[in-house]
Amino acid sequence: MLKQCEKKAWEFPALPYSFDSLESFIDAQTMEIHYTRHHRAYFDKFYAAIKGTELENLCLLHIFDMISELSVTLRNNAGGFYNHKFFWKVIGPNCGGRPKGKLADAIDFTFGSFEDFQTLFAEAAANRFGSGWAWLILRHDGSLAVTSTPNQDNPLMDVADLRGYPILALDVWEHAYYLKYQNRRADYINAFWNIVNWDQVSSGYLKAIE
Ligand code: MN3
Repeated sequence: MLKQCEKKAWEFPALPYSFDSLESFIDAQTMEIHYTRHHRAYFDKFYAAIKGTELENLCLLHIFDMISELSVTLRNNAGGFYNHKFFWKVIGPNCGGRPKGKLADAIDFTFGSFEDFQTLFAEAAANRFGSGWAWLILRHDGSLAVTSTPNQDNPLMDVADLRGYPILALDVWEHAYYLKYQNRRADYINAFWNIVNWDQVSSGYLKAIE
């Protein structure tokens, strides 16, 4: 695993659906600000920090692997760039439900049931103090785990408490939910299950375990 290094061509990724397509779970204004301002700013600052340096020729996985040796600016913005890019892919309109196939089996095996996994993931998201992310990851030994990271850190970084390859993520920064949910993070976390794109998450899992 972790063989696939995303090769350069540093580009700000397109959002694969419209701002209003997650309405009733995430409002259009939040999506627009989140994508066009927050995500965009992380990308622009990340690119400004690597442009013209040897880092420009590396892949993100390589950069995350040595993030402790790099600047805080780079750590925050490389993380913000990657984490949002990943997050947009694992959510979407007309989604929700539950995983199928190998991922469903692995979740049952690791956590007991899908519902037990949801509880653990929701706790990780709710208990992350301040800003950060909740994650389902594939660890290097092939097992699944739930974890959370502060700020824009992620489990690919050499500074992460629990390292592994991201399978599912939830942004729990206030900018991700405050307009609609204000301080009710738990309601946002509950709504999240309606927009998880399990087909995409499963295909990421299958690629990661190859
Ligand atoms: Mn965010």
